[in-house]
Parts: sequence; structure tokens; C-alpha cells
Amino acid sequence: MKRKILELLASSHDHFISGETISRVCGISRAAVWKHIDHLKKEGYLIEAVTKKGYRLLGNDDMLETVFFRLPKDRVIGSSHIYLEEVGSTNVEAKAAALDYPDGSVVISDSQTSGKGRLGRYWDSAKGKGIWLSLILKPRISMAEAMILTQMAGAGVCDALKTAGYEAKIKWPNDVVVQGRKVCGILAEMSGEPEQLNYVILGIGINVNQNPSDFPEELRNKAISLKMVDSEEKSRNLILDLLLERLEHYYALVKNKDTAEIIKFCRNNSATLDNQVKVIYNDKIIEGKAINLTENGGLIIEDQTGQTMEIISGEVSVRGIYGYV
Ligand code: BT5
Repeated sequence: MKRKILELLASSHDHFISGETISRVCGISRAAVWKHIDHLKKEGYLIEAVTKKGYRLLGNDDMLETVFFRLPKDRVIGSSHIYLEEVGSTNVEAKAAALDYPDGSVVISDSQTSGKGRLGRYWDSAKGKGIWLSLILKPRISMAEAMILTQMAGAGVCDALKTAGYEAKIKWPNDVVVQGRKVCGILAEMSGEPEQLNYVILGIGINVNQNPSDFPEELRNKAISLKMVDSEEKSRNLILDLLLERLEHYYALVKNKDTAEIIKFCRNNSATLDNQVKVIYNDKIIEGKAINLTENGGLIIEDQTGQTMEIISGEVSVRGIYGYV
């Protein structure tokens, strides 16, 4: 019931909504409305109460869940959501919910105690400082085509950060960087048959308001938050709102099998292309120049002998980024 009231308040934006309307819509007494509002306030929501006018939700720039209540009703991304104050990993939670939730659902949390990177690595997810979310996606594509989803997420994040004024770039395959340091990591996990996916869990972590001291020692030269770029506290709600809108746009293209725009965006905003790279591939280190992205999102590398090869996943170090000199 408390969530229903929050949803009502959030969806009426800056307008007051009377206690009477809330009590009618929710089918509870005015006293019960007051009690729930009081609980919401104790949770940290800023709610203004004015006699004869009713209640309204103020700014709440840092209450991530309110963003979902305000989304246009025709959205796929965020059509359903699960908000958790704290969780081990939103990817793990999303996997558990995947069969019961529709395409485009989002699991989001203020804090992850065991945030996951690729290949068993960790993702540092300081409480209240970033956007830690997982999308549950069910596109009708094959496993081979699913590589595009990581590029789609990279494009969505990069585009949202650029709209917010940051010079963000995509480091293939799954990082977004600002000033040569990692501001976002993406983790795609899939389930299904080679010909048809059941679902993909697409985890996205964006560092928003960390100070350097919020990161563990080994990340200090490698990671960055948006706040560290210009020393200003950022509205996580604003970044989340921009991100959900851009993901909606790019995901619709994936579903229509019309991915050229995504690849074009990734090419135009790549931190990898035209640079020397080292790739760990089949236990070998390959050095060469990153020259292009394929239509599926693979990376084409040209080695010193002029031979080209396509890499579909792996560890890529780019000269000039994260200390590769
Ligand atoms: C990734 O892996 O970059 C994928 C990260 C995905 C995180 C999201 S958050 C929501 C969702 N739920 C999860 O549990 N995960 C997803 P990888 O390319 O393997 O990079 C991992 C490496 O990045 C680590 O080994 C660290 O070196 C570094 N790292 C860890 N936390 C970081 C942070 N907050 N910012 C920048 N770098 C970080």
C-alpha cells in the first residue's frame, strides 16, 4: 500500500493530491493514508503536506524508485521494476525474477554487497553513490546475435552521459570511460538455446557520486565517478532517467533487427577504434590496431603483418587507457 501511495504521488509530478483522493483510490481510511505517508517520510522521501491541498512529492533527486513511477506508460524498459535498498547483486536478483517478469523489467538497488564483474571479478558498488541495475530482456534473437546487447547498453550509457554533458566514450566491449577512466561496466548473462534466447540479464553499473576515497585502493587510477569530473554532486535520478530513455530507443532497434544506428554510434564514440590494442585471445596476446566494429558488434583488429581478425569477446587493453603505455 505504501508503494501504491508513493506511485500516486510520483505520477502526479509536482501537483498536490488530496488525502481524500488517495484514500479513495487506495480504498483505505484517511488515517491510514496519513500513517503510510509518515512511513514514507521516515524512509527519507520528502513529502510536503498542506492543509486543504493534500500531499506532494518534492525533488527527491536521490530516491531512484520515483523515476520508474514517472515513466511514460508505453515504455518497455522499466515497464516493471524491482527496487531493493540493498542486494548481493542485481544480476543475481534479476535472474531469479526473469521468468516471472516481462521483457524490459529493471532490478535496481542503492547498494550491492557482492556486485559482479565478468569472469568472477567484482564490481565495487558504494551505497547510494551510483546506479546499479539489471535489465531483464527477452528479445527474439539468437545467442550469436546477443553480442549486440552489450553494445546497445554501451551506446545507451554513453549517449545518456553525453546528454548530461560528459565526454564519454565506449571502450570495447563493455566499459564506458570518461577521461580515460572507467565510469561504467556492463555485464551480460544469457540463458537459452543457440537459436533462441530465453532471456538476457544486462547489468549496468555507473559511478555517479563517489569521491576518490570511496573506491578501493587498486581502482583509484582506473575508476572515475561523474562527481570526480567536475566536483559536483550529481542527481542520480536525472542520470537514470536519461539512461532509461536512451535504452528504450536502442532496445527498440535491437528488437526490429535494425542495429546499424547502434553500431554507428559505437563507432563514432569509441575509445578503442584507431588505437593500438593488446588482446588476450585463446591464451595468446595479440597486438595490433583496432580498425572497425562489425555489424554484430565484434571488433576487427589488424596485426603488424596487415592480417585482420574479428574478436567477439575478450580482454582488450587500449593504449592510453588504464595505464597501458
Ligand atoms: C564489468 O566487468 O565491468 C561489469 C560490471 C557490471 C556491474 C553491474 S552493476 C549492476 C549489475 N549487477 C552486478 O552484480 N553487476 C552488474 P569487468 O569488465 O570484468 O570489470 C571488472 C573490473 O572493473 C574489476 O576487476 C575492477 O578492476 C574494476 N572495477 C570494479 N568496480 C569498479 C567500479 N565501481 N568502477 C570502475 N571500475 C571498477
